[in-house]
Amino acid sequence: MDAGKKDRKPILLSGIQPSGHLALGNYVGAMRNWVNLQEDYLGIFIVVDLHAITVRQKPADLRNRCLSFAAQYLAAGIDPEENVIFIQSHVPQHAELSWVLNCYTYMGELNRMTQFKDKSKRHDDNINAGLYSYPALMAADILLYQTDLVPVGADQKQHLELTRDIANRFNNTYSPTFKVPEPFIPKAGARIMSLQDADKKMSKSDDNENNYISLLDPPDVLRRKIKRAVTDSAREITPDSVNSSGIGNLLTIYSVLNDSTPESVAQKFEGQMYSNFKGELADSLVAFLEPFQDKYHKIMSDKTYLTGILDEGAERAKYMASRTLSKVHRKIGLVAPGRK
Ligand code: ATP
Ligand code: LTN
Repeated sequence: MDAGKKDRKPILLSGIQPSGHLALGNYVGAMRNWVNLQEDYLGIFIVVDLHAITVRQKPADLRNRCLSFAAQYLAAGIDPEENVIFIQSHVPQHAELSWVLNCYTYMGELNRMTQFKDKSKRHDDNINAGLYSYPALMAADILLYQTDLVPVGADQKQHLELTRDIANRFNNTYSPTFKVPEPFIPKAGARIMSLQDADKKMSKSDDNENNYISLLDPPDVLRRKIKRAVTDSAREITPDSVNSSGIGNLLTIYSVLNDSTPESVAQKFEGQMYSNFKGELADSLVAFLEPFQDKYHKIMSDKTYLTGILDEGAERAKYMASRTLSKVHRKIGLVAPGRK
């Protein structure tokens, strides 16, 4: 497809922080929908490394993870010929617009963000200004590209609403500048829960590896983690199991892997022991992740191919982003460089 035609598709944009290990929650809540929606949109998929440094990262790990996450985007089925994939820090316009948007974001709004409150608790020795103003950077990621749709998990709904408020505020203060984006939050799987604590969400940088399924876990680890996942004091699946946090979460995971709904999975396994269902779930997971992992290892063994895609993605993104950024600078009264 020629570049002109590609540019006419509506824009879909999303990003994941290169922290921890890409987890099943990230796949189900976000990446799966990137893959499913890519035909009808021009997809912009970002490895958001500037977001990841809001908590301390080991430099060598961060460096490796950026490439590894990009390879996992591709292994999940993102077509690099038809989409734009890049590392956030390669496109300086993100940091530039985020400064401007910080000046259009109120502290009262940032004070309400639950991710900030959660992460402040988890990293109470490093509650830095970046962690606090992070939603302005996320808004910049999205608004730079005149994005139509943002597929994310339920935990990002609040940041998306703030992005829309910032866009409207700017548009109303000056004149229409930013497209106001819509969220895409899936009906099932928008919040996959931790395997050991079904009251908290599965998080890829959880200190306890048993809380999450890494997309790169080998089969024996996958089986062990599912076997140990918490359920409840009952032993058999019933239609009501979908409402029980632990077993309900496992039913949701099974339903996503098998293109079904949690309700029909509960029906299919009605009367069966939890242990039997867990065995079937582990089989599904292994069958799903094996081809993903093969593809991932192939991509990682050809770094020239991978960095080529990321370089090309960054070039294309810079071009798109600079158009919005210069418009913003002009509207707020910054003098264009070189102007007499
Ligand atoms: P971390 O633990 O490193 O902060 P995270 O697992 O919360 O990370 P993010 O990088 O914050 O992951 O999120 C990437 C995408 O995955 C977002 O769209 C987010 O909504 C989605 N996501 C994260 N966790 C889950 C989950 N448990 N269920 C569904 N979607 C999720
Ligand atoms: N804030 C998100 C990650 C993120 C994002 C984005 C998601 C950064 N920029 C742009 C969608 C669109 C998170 O913590 N999960």
